[in-house]
Amino acid sequence: MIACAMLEREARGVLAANERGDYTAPSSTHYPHQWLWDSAYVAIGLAHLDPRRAAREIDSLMAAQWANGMVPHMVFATHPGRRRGLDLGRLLWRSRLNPGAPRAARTSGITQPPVLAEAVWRVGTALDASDRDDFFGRNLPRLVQYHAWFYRERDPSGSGLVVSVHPWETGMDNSPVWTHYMRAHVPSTLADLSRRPRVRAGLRRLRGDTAGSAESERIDLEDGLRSISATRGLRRWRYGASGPPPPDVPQIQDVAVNSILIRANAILARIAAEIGASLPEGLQAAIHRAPAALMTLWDPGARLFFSRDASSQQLLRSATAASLLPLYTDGLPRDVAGTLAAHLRPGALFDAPFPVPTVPLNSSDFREVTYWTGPTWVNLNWTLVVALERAGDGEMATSLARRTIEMVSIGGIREYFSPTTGRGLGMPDFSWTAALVIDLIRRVR
Ligand code: 9WN
Repeated sequence: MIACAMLEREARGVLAANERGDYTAPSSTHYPHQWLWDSAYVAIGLAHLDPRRAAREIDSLMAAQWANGMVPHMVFATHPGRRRGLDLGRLLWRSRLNPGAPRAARTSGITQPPVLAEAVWRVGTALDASDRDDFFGRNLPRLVQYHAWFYRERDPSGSGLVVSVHPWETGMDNSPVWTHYMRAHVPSTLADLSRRPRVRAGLRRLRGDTAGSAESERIDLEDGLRSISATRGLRRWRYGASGPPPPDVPQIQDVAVNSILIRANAILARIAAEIGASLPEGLQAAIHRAPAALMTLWDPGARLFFSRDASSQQLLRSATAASLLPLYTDGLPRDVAGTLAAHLRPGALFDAPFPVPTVPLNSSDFREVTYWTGPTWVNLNWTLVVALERAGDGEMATSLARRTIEMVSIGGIREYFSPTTGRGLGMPDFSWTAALVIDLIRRVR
């Protein structure tokens, strides 16, 4: 109890230090801008402390929504402050190539996992009754437009599953699923050049993400450059404004993004019901199709879900924590939900001294300290805690929540953690770790 009180005090301090007016920077040392799913998780934690600040966090992000409904994955800070290394930011994106990009804010040209409805619901229910109606009233149409954009622009054939076009859209930048795909499909002169020792040395000096943490903890330089090159294809496409995507734009039905969207659809319907509104018919039809479509990503042999290359229709069979996220959706067949939850039990595929590893410890892709290829991330643990609770597995949910709190007590309020030792990795004072640990502490009290 005392340990939890101390941790919560520290977490509150991080959220105070990272506040930047209407939003919270993910970390003061490296991430000065606003990111979509970071803000959603931060708002979920802030809802316990200061619901009005949490509402501003959501509103400031929504103010950068595109005319077509997309909510961008990044909104660039007007005064980002000093940061070591090159901050490619707005130079890289030039998102105004798309006429729907907002005039009042500079943003990226892609989105991120749509955790927004979950955040809007939790913030709204924490507000006073009068603020709540206004908050739901202004955010419902924004969310409707956002979800409608997903199904209209990212699932034009009506398959029930949306595609992601860049690894950053999944928020799990160097998950092996995407890394293997990108190496095989996305040519990058930059990445090729970086194999020359002198070029490599120069590029390493320009990196900003290795100032606050070791290079082994970050994305491999070549893979990072490939991601940067991938934005070129998106720019040529003007982020959807130039007809069908060119062939070098990835088209992946990502299992994490689709699971989070399906969960968000259910919450969207709940928000609409709360204020006596109804969802447009076309969107309702898409929402209805999605859960059965998600089941087409289930591999009964591997007993896991996998993302799929929408062009070749091949499943991308790398086991990652994303493979478990369908547990977060409504309507999964009971036996499938049971099979997924069993992967988290002691000795099972996703067990670890400090679970849940983003890649199983016995996988050839596993790297103990490297970003999304092994380390444990608090946002994914939080998602699985909520999923297990909703699946009726309260005991496992509480146990995972407790182990996550213990990990953060040991490792600090860091960006991610070694699943074998609990050592804190990546950036210090990381906002979503702070926010979600506050929520988890309240769940186990
Ligand atoms: C690119 C801010 C973001 C998170 C992502 C994480 C990382 C950005 C980066 O940081 O991505 O979007 O610079 O590598 O992968 O999940 O939202 O915390």
